[in-house]
Amino acid sequence: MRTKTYCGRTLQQVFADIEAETHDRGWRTSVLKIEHGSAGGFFGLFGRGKVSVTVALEEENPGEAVPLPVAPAVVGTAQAAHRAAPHPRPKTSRPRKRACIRRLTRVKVPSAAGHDAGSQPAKTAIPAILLRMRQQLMNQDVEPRHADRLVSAVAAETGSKAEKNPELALAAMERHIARRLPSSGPLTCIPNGLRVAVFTGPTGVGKTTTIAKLAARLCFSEKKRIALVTMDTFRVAATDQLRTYARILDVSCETATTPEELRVAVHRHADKDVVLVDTAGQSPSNSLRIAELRDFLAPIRPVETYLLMNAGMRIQDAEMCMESFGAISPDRLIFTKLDETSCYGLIFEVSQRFRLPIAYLTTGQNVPQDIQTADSRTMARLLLGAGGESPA
Ligand SMILES: Nc1nc2c(ncn2[C@@H]2O[C@H](COP(=O)(O)OP(=O)(O)OP(=O)(O)O)[C@@H](O)[C@H]2O)c(=O)[nH]1
Ligand SMILES: [Mg+2]
Repeated sequence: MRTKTYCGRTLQQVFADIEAETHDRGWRTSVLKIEHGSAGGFFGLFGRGKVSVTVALEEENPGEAVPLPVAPAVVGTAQAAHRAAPHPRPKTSRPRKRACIRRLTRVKVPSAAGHDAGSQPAKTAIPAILLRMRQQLMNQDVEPRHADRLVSAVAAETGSKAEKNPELALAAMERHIARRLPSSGPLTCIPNGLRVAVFTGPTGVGKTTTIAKLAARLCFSEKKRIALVTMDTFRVAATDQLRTYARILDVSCETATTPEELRVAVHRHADKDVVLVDTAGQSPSNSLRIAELRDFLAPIRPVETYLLMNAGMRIQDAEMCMESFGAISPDRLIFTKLDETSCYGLIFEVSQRFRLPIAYLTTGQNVPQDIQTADSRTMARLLLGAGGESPA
């Protein structure tokens, strides 16, 4: 793999140059960095000037462009798990599994006394490797009863083979976790129709940034015709934020202050493939404002509604969030700011309790690169610390 930086006046022009140079040669490109030259801000946020895009050029199957962080298999508590979030590249399957098992063997399993002995499966019947996986999951803030269920399912499937063949046990555990972590796949277009996607969630969770990431993906990688609409007139300069992204991407951006304006704005873009709708952040404790948001959206239904949640939030807050935002019937979840935590149990717990599929995971502030389509197996590996080698 090598990297190259392309410069131009607009992002669109730079992407056109990249495409012209790489397409016929069969190179695959992944965007590593976008910078606005003159003002030094990212993604051209600060005025006009030069845009530079650094891409990785690869001739064949390069793996993930932006690797997810790895949940360290932790010797100790969930608090300890919050320290040090490594971001290594994924390894091929065999070495990755071996590295994970090495880390799992360092996980300390406390004695049964005083440690959920009531709900824990009989220790004598459970191979040590599975007990370590159980502890790893609990260190990741997976509830003991859910960790127990997983261990029982894997123990029943692998029997006595688990102890002799930890790789088999790990693969089975990954499979069982993945089965309980449904992913929806990415936002897709409707053939000959308009997809309207609405992004909701608590304040500051990353709605507008995620829209910018998806908009850039849709425009440049998928060549879709898109428009942006913001209903966020609540916060000073909130519309400017989305307008700036729209200007860089060279797409329309409308502001809607009433349900009727929203209907008209969406209707105006009936010829597009996708309209992405940004909403004002709502406090989960303010059910009145969430009900207002539901009424605001009524004229444009059916839409695909995404609920964004910070992956690092407490499970109690996530529950309140799911209950309040349940009023707008979200279809899919997006977990944001995975780069700010090394504890991913919330993703599993929310998925278990509310049974909504996960669409995306976001992993940083960089637009457009810090987003990944959620994949059940990858999320399972995060929980098991099986994504790569953890730091010494
Ligand atoms: N570390 C990290 N920061 C992020 C991520 N996504 C967004 N942010 C940052 O979070 C902050 C808030 O992002 P916004 O996109 O404005 O959040 P929002 O949900 O639209 O906020 P409101 O509209 O005020 O409710 C910004 O500083 C973003 O750069 C992420 O995945 N990781
Ligand atoms: Mg916003």
